[in-house]
Formats: sequence, structure tokens, C-alpha cells
Amino acid sequence: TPLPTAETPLPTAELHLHIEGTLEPELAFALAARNGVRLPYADTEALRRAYRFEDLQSFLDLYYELMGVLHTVQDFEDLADAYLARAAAQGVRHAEIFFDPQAHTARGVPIGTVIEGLGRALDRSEERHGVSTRLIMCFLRDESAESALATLEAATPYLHRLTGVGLDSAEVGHPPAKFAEVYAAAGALGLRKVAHAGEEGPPAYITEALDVLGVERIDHGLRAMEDPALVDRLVRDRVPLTLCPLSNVRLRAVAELADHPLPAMLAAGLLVTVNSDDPAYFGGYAGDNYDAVREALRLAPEQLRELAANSFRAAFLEDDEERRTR
Ligand code: ES4
Ligand code: ZN
Repeated sequence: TPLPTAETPLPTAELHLHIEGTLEPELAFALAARNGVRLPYADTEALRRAYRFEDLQSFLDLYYELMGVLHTVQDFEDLADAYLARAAAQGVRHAEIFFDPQAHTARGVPIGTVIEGLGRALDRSEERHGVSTRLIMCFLRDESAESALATLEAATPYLHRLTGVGLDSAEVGHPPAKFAEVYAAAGALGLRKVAHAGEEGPPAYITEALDVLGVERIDHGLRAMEDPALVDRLVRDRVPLTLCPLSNVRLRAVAELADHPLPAMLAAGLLVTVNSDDPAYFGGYAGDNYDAVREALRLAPEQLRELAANSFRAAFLEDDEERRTR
């Protein structure tokens, strides 16, 4: 088979993607105008110049500020449809999409507006873009456990639209165990479970997410390599890790892409995948992340094929669906 090129990118599944992190400056200004929201940036160029981050928190501050332009069902549909078009152009055939309802309900936007808008785009995704989709609702770990429980409760009318729950936002100081109760409740409702762990937080947070929350996949998991016993466990239990290489560079979890532990993680037998996290902020969509690691880490074609195969293996797809997507 010919090598993937820009025209025929490698078919992949994207498993770590925050839909609010796909808000490009141009769409942010368009929605600001449509909704009468004033952004504290002169133009898209001035906004792009603000995309220099010291760490996760400095990114989150801008991420939460900018999503203040999202208000209507139409806004959320437009956001998701724009992402799906870009993802499809970069080879994504299946996308499992995170959203942060608390970041919207806190601004007075009802959770139904968010889920209805995203749902409209997702419902048309296969026909419009050839991308199958899943929706994963994330709890903000720097908010309270009670707020997470209230969010799950508020989402129950829309349960049919949700595949799973996740945990994101500022990691350090907010260990997974804080959310034991809401994860147990989500599991009882039949929802799948993932959580961000080991992005900035210690490897112990990865272990805790597995043991206390019962997650099936770890988002990031970058720092797993600091704990050999944990690596053995992740390999043995085939726990997928959803790595986001360009994100790790922009948020300074790794100094430069050439230092990324991805090749060592593959060599250790970990089920790692490549994803884009917040592509509008971190300099690239899924295909851009594959291209960047291929070049900076000099990955061989068979390693790229392994990463792509891992992405479908780690997806929340039924077996027959998985065969059709590949
Ligand atoms: C996120 Cl990169 C990252 N980490 C944690 N939470 C997030 N929310 C959006 N992007
Ligand atoms: Zn993330």
C-alpha cells in the first residue's frame, strides 16, 4: 500500500479532543459579533499572539475566556461541524469528542443547549464528513464533587447522546478520588469512563484513576513512564493512553517534540494513540500531530501504522463498526 501523503492521510480515530479547544480565532470573532460579545483582542492576529502558554493553567485561562462567545444551539452546532470538516480532511474517520458542560452552565448557558447543538452536528457527521462520532461529557476537576454530581443529574435527559464521562481541567491538587461518587453513578447509568491523568499530575493519579474511578482509558498518561510497575500494569491490561504531542510541547510538559517519550512508550508495549487535544490552540489537528511526531521522532511507517491501529482498538466502537471504519 502507498505511504500516506497530505492528499491521502492515514485513517485514524481521534480519542482526545475538547470541542471547545477547536474554537479558531476566526470563528470566535464571528460568534462574538453574532452574539454581541466583546472580546478583549483587536483582531484575530492579536488573539493568536496570546497563544503562548507557560503551563496548563495559563492555557485554561484563555480557553475559558474565549468560550464566552458560545451561546446558542447554532453556535455549538457550527463549532462541532467546523471541527468535523477539518478532522475529516486530516484522515479522522472516528472522533470521540469531549465537552465541558460546567464551563457553559456557569455562564448561564443551559446544558441542553450545549448537547442539542453538538448533537445536531454529530448526527450529520457520517453523511457530511464520513466521520463516526461519540460524545464524552467531562467534569471539571477544579470544581467540586457536588458540582460534578449536579452536572450528571442535569445530563440525564440527554443520556442517549452520551457514551461516557471524563475528567479534565487543572490536574495538580485535584486527584481522581475526589470524583469517586460521580464516576460510580455514571458507571451505574451505563456510561464508559475515561480521565485525564499524568499530564502535569504524578503517576499516582493514573493508578488512582484506574483503581478508584475504574477508567478504561487514560487521557495523556505522559508521566506513566516514571513508574515502571505502573507501565507493566498498563501493558498487561492493555490500557490505552491518549497522547497529545503538540499539546505537550505548547504546555511545556515536554521541552521539545524530539524529547517526547512516545517512542519509548511504543517500545515498552504501551497501547498509545496520537491525538490533538485543543487543536485551535496547540498548532494542529490530528494529522498535524501525526506529521509532527513522524518528523521530530523519525517514526517508521510501521510505527505510524501501529499508532493508527491502536486508535481504532482503543475506541469505543462496536466490532462491526470498527471493521467498517478501517
Ligand atoms: C485540557 Cl490539555 C487539557 N488538559 C486538561 N484539561 C483540559 N481541558 C481542555 N484542554
Ligand atoms: Zn485534554
